[in-house]
Amino acid sequence: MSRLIIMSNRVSAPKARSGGASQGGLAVALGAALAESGGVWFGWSGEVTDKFTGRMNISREAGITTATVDLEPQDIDEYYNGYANRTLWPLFHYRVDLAEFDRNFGAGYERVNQRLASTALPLIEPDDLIWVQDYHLLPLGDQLRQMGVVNRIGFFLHTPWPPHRLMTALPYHRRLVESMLAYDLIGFQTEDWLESFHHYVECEMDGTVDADGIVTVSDRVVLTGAFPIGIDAAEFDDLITRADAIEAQRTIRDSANGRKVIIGVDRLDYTKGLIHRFEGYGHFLEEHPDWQHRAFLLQIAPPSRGEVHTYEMIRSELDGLSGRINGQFAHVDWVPIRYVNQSYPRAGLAGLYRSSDVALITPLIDGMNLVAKEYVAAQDPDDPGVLILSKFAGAALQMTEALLVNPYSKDAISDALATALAMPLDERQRRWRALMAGVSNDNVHRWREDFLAALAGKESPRTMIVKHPLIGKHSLD
Ligand code: GDG
Repeated sequence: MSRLIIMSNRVSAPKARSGGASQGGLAVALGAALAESGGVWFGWSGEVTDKFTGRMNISREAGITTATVDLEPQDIDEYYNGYANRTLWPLFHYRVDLAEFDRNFGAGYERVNQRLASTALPLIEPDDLIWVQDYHLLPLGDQLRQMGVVNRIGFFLHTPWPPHRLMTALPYHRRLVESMLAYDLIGFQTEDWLESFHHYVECEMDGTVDADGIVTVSDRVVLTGAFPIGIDAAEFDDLITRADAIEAQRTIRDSANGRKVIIGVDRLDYTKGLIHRFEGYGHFLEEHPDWQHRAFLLQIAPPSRGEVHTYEMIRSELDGLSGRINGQFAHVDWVPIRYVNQSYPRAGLAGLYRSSDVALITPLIDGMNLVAKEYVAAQDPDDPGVLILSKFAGAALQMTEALLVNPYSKDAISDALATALAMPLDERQRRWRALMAGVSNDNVHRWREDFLAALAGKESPRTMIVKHPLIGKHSLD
């Protein structure tokens, strides 16, 4: 078996004895792949240094080597807070209005990718498979090639890929995509993002795409495919039994006082549709006054990327909106929104999912969305809750038994909440069984096995055959 090297912006250090309880499913799955092959996880340490030295901090635990490097303040401003999170993140989520185009960001992004490549170079041995993760590191493979690396290198994009015309809003877009052709395999979350990439290559680069997803541009040939990421479904069987999970369930049960619980869990990010969600929920309370006092929305939204201005803006807008809705509807013994700006331990989160009757997951767009899958995995099979999911989440292509909604429509959110809260037990069970079968089957271990098998050249990528949610029979609008 070839050794695996994973390269990502941040490294999630393996925890030998935690059983994964405090790590996300992605870290668990990649950690398992690394442990099997005695592999290396490489990336930025998250630390700042005055002057970049390229000196690695190397440690070894549970059969996995982690190798990290510190970056300079200017690198972090231009590469991480700049090009990655103020240019590519909004653009890839169709928010060209929020994307900032600054030539210093672009230069910093290329410089850091080059620094990471030259730092990682001594780690690479001839038979290693290299797997680069996400939009921070699009040109890393090309940088490694320029330094003489001939290993098989794969890339996986966790976000959407934007429609071709939007992509052309990015200065030097062609140069960026050309650099991606240095990979042997490029993976996307869904067929939609894969098709957008193919369309770009055909329209902008005069490339061709064959039925197996092989992209050819002049002398470059790259395999592409859809590899929908999943969760470690079995992990939730364990998480749900932990003390933190039981405590969280007790807290919710005691404080809900018989009321129905509607849960949302999202990083505080403008892509997650929180403003539209709160407005849709406020509309529901107006349209269905009989539900006032009988339900509440528990929104967990840990802050993220606080250094980026647009994230400060969304935070203050949500503070104001939740205050207005609570001011309009609250009574001495009932508050309609419990809005929590803090992160919960993973087992506690599992307990919150389990004690909630409805999950309201309405991103405006999302590469996949793992929260929807985690909610399903945490349910009690005898009395499962109902998942309301945005039709613009990548997960909607697989999770067609959820109530799929247009997240921009407050009417659609209101109707879906009314349907979910009144749904009879047999329908909840039927939908949950179908959703759970998908979550168990298309899990995160299968995702990385499929990707690595395609990267190693053992089989062609598994491309999903799915019903499109826009014409799915469970769409509510
Ligand atoms: C990107 C793509 C794609 C959230 N709050 C807490 C907490 N979380 C965890 C959830 C979940 C993860 O964060 C969020 O994952 P998502 O998939 O929902 O969203 P992004 O962070 O935007 O992830 C996305 C994903 O990459 C994977 O490819 O699905 O489309 O945008 O695991 O549980 N975890 C803990 N406490 C919290 O309060 N412990």
